[in-house]
Amino acid sequence: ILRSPQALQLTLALIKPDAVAHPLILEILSNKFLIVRMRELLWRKEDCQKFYREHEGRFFYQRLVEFMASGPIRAYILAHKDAIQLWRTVMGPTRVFRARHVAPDSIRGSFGLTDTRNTTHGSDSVVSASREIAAFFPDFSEQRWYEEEEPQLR
Ligand code: RTP
Ligand code: MG
Repeated sequence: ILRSPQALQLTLALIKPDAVAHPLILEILSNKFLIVRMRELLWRKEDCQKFYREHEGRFFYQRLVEFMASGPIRAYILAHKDAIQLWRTVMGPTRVFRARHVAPDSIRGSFGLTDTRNTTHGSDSVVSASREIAAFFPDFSEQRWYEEEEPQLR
C-alpha cells in the first residue's frame, strides 16, 4: 500500500475502563486495523477534563470524566483506509439503546453498558484525530510515520 494519508489514514481509538481487557474487542480491533501504537495508562481526572473539554457543561460531563479516570484505559493509533469513519462504524452509535437496535453487531451494540460506559472512543475528524493522537503519543510524528520506508510497528 502507498504510504499516504489518502491510502492509510490514522485515527485514535480508546478502550474505556469498562472494556479495557475485553478479548473480543481487542480481536476485532487487531483484525481490522494496522496497529501503529498502543499504550495502556491510567488517566488523571485533569487529563479527562482536558480531553473532553468540548463537552464541559453538558449533563454527562462530570460522570464521563469520573468514569474515564476510574481505571486503566488503552490508547491506540490505528491505520486503515478511511480509518476514522471505519473505526466509528465498527464501534457503532454512541447511545447504547440505539447501538443495540441499529447496529447490534457493532462493538457498542454488543458490549456497551450505558451511554457513558460504552466501551470505546474514536476521533470524529481528521483535525481531532491529530489532536488526540498528539495528546496520547506526544513523541509520535505523523509526517515521519508516512515517510518511513518500513512500517515501524510496536
Ligand atoms: P465518542 O466521543 O465516544 O466517539 O462518541 P461521540 O463523539 O459519538 O459522542 P459524543 O456525543 O461526542 O459524546 C462524548 C462522550 O460522552 C459520553 N456520553 N455519556 N448520557 C451519557 O451519559 C453520555 N452521553 C454521552 C459518550 O460515551 C462519549 O464518549
Ligand atoms: Mg465525540
